[in-house]
Amino acid sequence: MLQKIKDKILSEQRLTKEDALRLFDTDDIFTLGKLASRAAKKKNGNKAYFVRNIHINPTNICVNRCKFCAFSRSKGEKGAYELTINEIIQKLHGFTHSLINPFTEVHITGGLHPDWPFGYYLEMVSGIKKAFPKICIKAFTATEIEYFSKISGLNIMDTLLELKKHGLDTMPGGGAEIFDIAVRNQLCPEKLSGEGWLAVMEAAHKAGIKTNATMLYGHVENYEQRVDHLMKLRELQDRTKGFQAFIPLAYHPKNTELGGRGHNTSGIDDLKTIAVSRLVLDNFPHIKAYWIMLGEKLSQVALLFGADDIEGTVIEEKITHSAGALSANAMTAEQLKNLIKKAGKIPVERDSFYRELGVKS
Ligand code: V47
Repeated sequence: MLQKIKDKILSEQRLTKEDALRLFDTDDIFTLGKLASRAAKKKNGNKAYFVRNIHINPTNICVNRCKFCAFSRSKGEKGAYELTINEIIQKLHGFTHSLINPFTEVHITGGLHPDWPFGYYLEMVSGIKKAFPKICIKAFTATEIEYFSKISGLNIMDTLLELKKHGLDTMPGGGAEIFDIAVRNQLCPEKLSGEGWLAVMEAAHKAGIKTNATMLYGHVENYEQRVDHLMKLRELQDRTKGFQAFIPLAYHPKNTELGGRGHNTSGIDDLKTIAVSRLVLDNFPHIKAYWIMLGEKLSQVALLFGADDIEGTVIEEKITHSAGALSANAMTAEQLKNLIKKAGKIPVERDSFYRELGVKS
């Protein structure tokens, strides 16, 4: 019975850890969805956002070996690649003649390359900015920022400020995985800790850089560890207000060292996770249903379970597709709009700061 929690939500009281656990435990998916949908409507009306963007992964060569990752390679290993700055810019030029133009965002994240100096990333950002002054550069997870700080000898704040000076606009929310130490040690023992991830984000927000946050779910974690993750994000957001969107990332097991139960997360778990996130993260403006991971159709249903954003055109997704994603690699703005409309929502094209672009249709 969710009556007590329902009363709490309707009287605008904040949910506790225990409440969040009850919500994850419930089988009453319809009540949960209705409550989350109501919360989403209060924040964003009937709108659902999308962005014309391109995901670029400059390299898959990585010094870490996260056990859930099917994308990373060692230097010299079959399938390892690295892009020059010129190749990245040429790629972007190529898309100016495509259906997704005018794109407004480039989303950049990649492996922790053993040899590239920090200057390479600064040149990458300034090179893209010079070639495409109007495009927003959303780049580098907290994990990459901490790595750049190590290789440059700069502290985290100065690393961020240098990137910002060279044209970095916002940061994606990747690398958060699950903050719980025991789970993190199983998944990615070499990676920046949960506290470290939160500290980088706090510094980014202090530096005036808006970011997103994610949670990788559906592997070895339990509901308590998911709730702990959400609570830590909510606590930081109370202090900084620097997060724009939260994106639950559904684990894909194919080709990973961690493997799994041989299947992806269930649709019910995906919808529950979106809904609980919307209700618990009452201070996050947006909840994103990342269609690449949820699939086109379930991300549409997620718009009725608390999500108000489905990410974007994407175009060059590699991380989830290396791990067996069945979704397409790209969608046009028209396809995204149609998907949103058919969910009974108003499609709104946004830029990286959720400023609304063009006409609502
Ligand atoms: O950090 C890696 C995750 C993330 C797998 O901020 C996996 O707007 C599932 O963070 N199964 C990268 N997930 C993607 C990401 C993201 C995507 C879209 C939008 C935004 C945003 C951020 O993907 C990684 C990791 O947490 N990941 N391997 C896998 N096998």
